[in-house]
Amino acid sequence: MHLQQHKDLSVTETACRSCGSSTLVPILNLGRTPLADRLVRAEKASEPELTFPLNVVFCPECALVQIDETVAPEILYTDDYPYYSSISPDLLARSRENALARAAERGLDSSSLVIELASNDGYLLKNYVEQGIPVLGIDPAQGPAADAEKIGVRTLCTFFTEQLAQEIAEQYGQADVIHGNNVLAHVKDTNGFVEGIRKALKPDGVAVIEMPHLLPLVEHIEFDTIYHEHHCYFSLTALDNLFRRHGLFINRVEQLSIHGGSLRIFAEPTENVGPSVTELLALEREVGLDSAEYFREFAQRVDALRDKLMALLNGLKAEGKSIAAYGAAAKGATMINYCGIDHEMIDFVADLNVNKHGRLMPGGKIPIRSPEALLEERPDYVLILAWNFIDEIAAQQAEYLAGGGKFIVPVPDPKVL
Ligand code: DWN
Repeated sequence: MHLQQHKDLSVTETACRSCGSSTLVPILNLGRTPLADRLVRAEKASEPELTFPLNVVFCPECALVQIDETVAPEILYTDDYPYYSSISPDLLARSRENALARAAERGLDSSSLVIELASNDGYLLKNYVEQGIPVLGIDPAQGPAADAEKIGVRTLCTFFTEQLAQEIAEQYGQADVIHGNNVLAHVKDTNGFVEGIRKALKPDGVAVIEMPHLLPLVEHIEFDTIYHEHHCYFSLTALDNLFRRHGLFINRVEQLSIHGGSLRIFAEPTENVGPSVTELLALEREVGLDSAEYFREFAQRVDALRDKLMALLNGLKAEGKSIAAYGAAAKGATMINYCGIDHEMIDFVADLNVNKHGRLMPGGKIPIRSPEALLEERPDYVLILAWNFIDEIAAQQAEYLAGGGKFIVPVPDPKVL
C-alpha cells in the first residue's frame, strides 16, 4: 500500500485498502473532523482538538468504499475508549441468539474453541462460557477487556493481527468459530486481518463476521456512521472480493437491522456458496453498488438532509424551544460536526454509559449527562443521535414523552416523531 506520510498521527492512503488499486473515486467529503469517540474532558474544553480529513472514496476495481485517511490506532483507541457493547439489552439479546445458534449448528463442546475479535466486555463470548465451551477474546481496549475477564471471558488485550493469529493457532489451537462484530471496518491492515482469520480458523471452521451494510447506509443516508474508526463501508460484493483473496468463501449471509442495517457473513475455507449470497450479490449488481455512478448523488442527499435538519432545529430555537440530544454515540459526533451543531443549539446529550458522563461531545463541545437529566430539565425536544436504538430509547424515556417531550430523528429524513 502506497502511503503518503504526514505528521505522525495519520497517513493519507493513495491505494485501495483491499485490492491496492490506485484508481480511487471521491464520493463524499465530510471535511476535517475531530475523532468521534475522543470525548473531551471538561477541563480541556478550551483546548484545540485533533482533527483529520474525513473523505470517502470508491474503488472501481473491487467495489470497496473507504475513507482515505488512516489515523494511528493509538490515537483512535486511547486507554479510556468509551464503547461498551453491554449497554444495549437488545444487542445483548441478539448476541445471545447468535452464540446459541452457532453452538447448536456446529455441535460445540468442551473440546471446541470460539474466538471473538473485538470481544469488548465479553457481551457475546459469555454465552459460550455458560455452556462450558472454551473461548478467547481479543480486544485492545483496556476497560472493556478488564470487564470481560471479570465475567470469566479469557481475553488478550491487544490488536488482532496476522502475526497474532499464527501465535494463537500455535498456543491455543485453531478455532471452530471466529466471531468479529463491527471490527473489520476498524482495522488498519484489512488484508492482514482477513488473512489472520483464515490462519486462526480450523479447516472445517466458520468465521461469523458482522458489519454495517453499505446499501442501507446509502439508501437511508446514514452518513453519520462515517467516522475515522470506520476505514471501510462494506457491500457484500466488496467483502466477497476481499475474503476470496485470502482463501475464505462467503457461503451464507444474513441481513440484520442492527446499527441501521448490517450483514452477518459466514466465511469458510471451503467454497459452498448458498442462495442467500448469490441473491444479495445479484441485488447489489442490479442496484449498481459496484459502480461509482451509484454514489454520484449521495453527497447532495447528505447536504439536503443537513439543510433540512438545521432548518428544523433553527426554527425551534427561534421559537424559544429548548433542545437536548440522546446518545453520545460516535455517529452523533459526525452528525453534529458536519451539520455545525454545538452547545449553543443543544443544551446536553443524555447517555446511559456512565463512562461518558461529565465529558463533552467532540467538536460541538456539548456536555454529556445521564438520561435522568431529561426528566430534570424537561427539554421541549430531544434530537436522537443514537437513532439506531430508537425503539429501546423511546421505551426507556416513556415518562419524558408522556410529559409532552418530543423526539427528533435525523435519519433518513429529519422529523419530529
Ligand atoms: O462501530 C462501532 C459501533 C458498533 O459502536 C464503534 N466504532 C463505536 C460505536 O459507535 P456508536 O457509538 O455510534 O454506537 P452506538 O452503539 O450506536 O452508540 C449508542 C450510544 O447510545 C452509546 O453511547 C450508548 C448510548 N445508549 C443509551 O444512552 N441508551 C444506547 C442505548 C441502547 C440506550 O438505551
